[in-house]
Amino acid sequence: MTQVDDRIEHHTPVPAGTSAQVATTDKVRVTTPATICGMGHRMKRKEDPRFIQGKGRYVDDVKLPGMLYMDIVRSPYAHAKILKIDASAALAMDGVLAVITGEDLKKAGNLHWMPTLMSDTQMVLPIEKVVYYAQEVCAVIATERYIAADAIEKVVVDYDPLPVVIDPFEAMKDEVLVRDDKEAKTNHIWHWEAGDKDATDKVFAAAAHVVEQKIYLPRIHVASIETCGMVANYDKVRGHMQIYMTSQAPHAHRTVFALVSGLPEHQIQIISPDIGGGFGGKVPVYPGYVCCAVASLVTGKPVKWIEDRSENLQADSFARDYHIHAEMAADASGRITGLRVKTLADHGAADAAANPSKFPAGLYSICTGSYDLKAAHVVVDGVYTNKPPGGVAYRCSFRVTEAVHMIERMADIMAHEVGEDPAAFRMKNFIRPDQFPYKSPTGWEYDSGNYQAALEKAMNTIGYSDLRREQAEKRARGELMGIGISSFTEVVGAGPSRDFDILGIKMFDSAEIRIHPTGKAMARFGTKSQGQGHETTYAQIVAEELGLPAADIQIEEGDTDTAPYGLGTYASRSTPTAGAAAAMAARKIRAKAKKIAAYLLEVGEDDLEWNVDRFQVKGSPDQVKTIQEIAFAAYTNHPPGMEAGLEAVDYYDPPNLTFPFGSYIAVVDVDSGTGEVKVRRFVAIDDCGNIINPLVVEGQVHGGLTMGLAPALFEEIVYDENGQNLTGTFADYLLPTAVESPKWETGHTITPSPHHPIGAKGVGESPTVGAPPAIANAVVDALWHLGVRHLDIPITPQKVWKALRDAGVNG
Ligand code: MCN
Ligand code: CUM
Repeated sequence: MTQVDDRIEHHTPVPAGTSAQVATTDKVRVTTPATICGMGHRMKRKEDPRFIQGKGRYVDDVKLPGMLYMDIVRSPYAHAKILKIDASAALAMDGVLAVITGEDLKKAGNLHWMPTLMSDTQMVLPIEKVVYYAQEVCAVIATERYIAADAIEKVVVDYDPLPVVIDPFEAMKDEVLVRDDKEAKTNHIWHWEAGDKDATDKVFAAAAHVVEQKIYLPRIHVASIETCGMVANYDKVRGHMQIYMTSQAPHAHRTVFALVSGLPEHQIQIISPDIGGGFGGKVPVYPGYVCCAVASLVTGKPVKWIEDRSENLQADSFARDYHIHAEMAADASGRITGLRVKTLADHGAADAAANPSKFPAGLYSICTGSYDLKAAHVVVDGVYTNKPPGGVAYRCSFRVTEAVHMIERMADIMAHEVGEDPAAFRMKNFIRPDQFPYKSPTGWEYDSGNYQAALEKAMNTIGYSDLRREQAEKRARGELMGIGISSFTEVVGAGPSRDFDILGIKMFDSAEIRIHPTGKAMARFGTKSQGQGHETTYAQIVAEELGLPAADIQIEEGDTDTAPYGLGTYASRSTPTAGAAAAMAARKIRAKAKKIAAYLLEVGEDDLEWNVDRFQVKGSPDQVKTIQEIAFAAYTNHPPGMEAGLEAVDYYDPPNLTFPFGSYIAVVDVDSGTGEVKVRRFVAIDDCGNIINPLVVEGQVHGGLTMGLAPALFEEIVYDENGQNLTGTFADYLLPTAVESPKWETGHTITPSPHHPIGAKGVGESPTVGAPPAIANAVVDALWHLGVRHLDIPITPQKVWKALRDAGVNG
């Protein structure tokens, strides 16, 4: 079904990187007319008419004949032995069909344990003990959702509470063992290092300035509109399992299900319909999914499971929880020379982090950021505690958020320490444009960048020097105003597959394009949009390459029976991988189209040139064949000996990651009476290389900035000493609303990726990565003259008020 033109080198990025190509500009490149709507057009999203009319189709919209419902009994203890589970009262209820326990799963083929994304193991349902609060204990299956919900109240579980360890530093003492199922009787999961210790020690020994700071990035949790859910539909006669699931990675999940359950992979179909936000929370496999699938296997009926809000907030996909100790060295001229970082990573009761196997701490080792340092050394230790599995995701790229927060806070502390303006300090320390591709001290090769241009644009946009003047005047009057910068480097687009995998499956991604006789097209992808607008932007990439109007190209994702194998959407990888595959598949089609055009026009291929949507004879521009004419000919009048049809598939394994970046500037006013922080202005200049759709990118940045504001000022998952989640509802877990959000002022620079076929980098997570340190830096900037060096996020009024009181300002 694939037609590979052997003159196209399969994975050679086209065009190859040249110095001209990586020049930075402000101007979005547009080469097609609005009727075609290729790259650069502000095309309105094709998916929005159905979303804004309430016509999206989500997992909970799926209703199958005879469908049963599942609900889950959860543990009220963070650590306790299970003495007995008595389900008799629940089973006696009308409409209750089954209660599934860990013992049942064990009998069904050891399904009571499952692998996590980091090749650790996690209980599906417990037999001996529970290890975190709200852990799944057993599942009730009933004919109606409300009966299932009532029945879980009737299940009586006898627990014998065990001592609880919540603090990761305490856990490292191994006095309370979280995972006694493990051979190694310790809570210490792994130790990981990157960089050069000796070189770093030398740099520190020679330093004129050293600053040191403890930084905690608390546990947070994505709060997408849609919680997790599944409809599992096992057909006993066909031996076929059909699954509707809120999955960011349907193919990977299918493979995991096949390996864990023993069902043949071709008999498992996973369909991810519309998804109401993923943000990383729909990458892992949760116990609820497994129970739901088993329930359908056992009953032979379709079973639906939809999590409620509290279950979602209490039991799945926690991010961050990094306890960082950082040191930065600089020479006498204020040039950063070295970075030394030690981190304790609290993973909760299982290492379920969404990290590639090779990097247990994800891409945390990108922590030298945008600066040209001599040496760096990073140490991370992973540890179990009695909390739900953590280390998963919150619009991050494998821990880059933690890295960026740390380096941007440290850069600001150093700037203040040496008495330099934080902007000037950054300008001086940035990797210079002529240093790209840049090899970082921890081993990454940055593809392209121009950090100076982005910061300069942000400063001009916000009026930086005027703001500094205003700040000085206000400070003289005793008012607290701060200006914070974050000049971050992101790292997205996993693969390359030599370094990146999920449970061993290599991280490439795919596109398949079919052009119908009338010139309309269908394109399918291994990724899965959860709101990012892929139906629009992938169509624009194909439109750019083939000249078919984007409106004529139907994009499909999420059905493993029809889409080519791919690793899914997270880590802002869709554009760098599947977006590249779209361009490469389109180019294969164009190569075949050229042969057909040459045949139709009775000329040699070398006599033809491509022009937006057609091949024309060089020097004779009225001798043309449009892509539509060629498509028709591919089915009606193609050259003898050529296969009919016009289609191609591409599995794209990128040669490197892409390194988007940006400079954000926040201006805050701090109320010295209440400690309240108000973000007065926020300018975000992002650089994600060539832009496919500026409107979509702006939308991504708006949403992402709000998701960056959230952990900076509001969101934190808190446990008490017994491991009870104190923030399990939206009354306590504070999401920012339009009231708290400032007017985001966005803009861009464009520094293309030299190795990506269309020069694009990912952007989906940049704003969430870049925003928190800009805000934190702004608040500390407002308080530095009072002796405040650092505040951990979320920077709540209480924390600020206490800092002010300690500084003798109030109280
Ligand atoms: N884009 C573009 N030009 C570029 C880069 C991207 O026009 N140079 C467009 C893309 O075509 C795509 C969107 O921007 O439509 C995001 O692309 P990309 O940066 O490649 O990221 P992904 O599509 O892989 O999306 C993942 C990313 C992640 S990891 C999280 S978390 C997140 C995010 O996207 N979750 C989201 N944005 C989200 N937005 C919504 N609405 N919902 C989520 O769950
Ligand atoms: Cu890390 S959140 Mo996104 O990768 O789905």
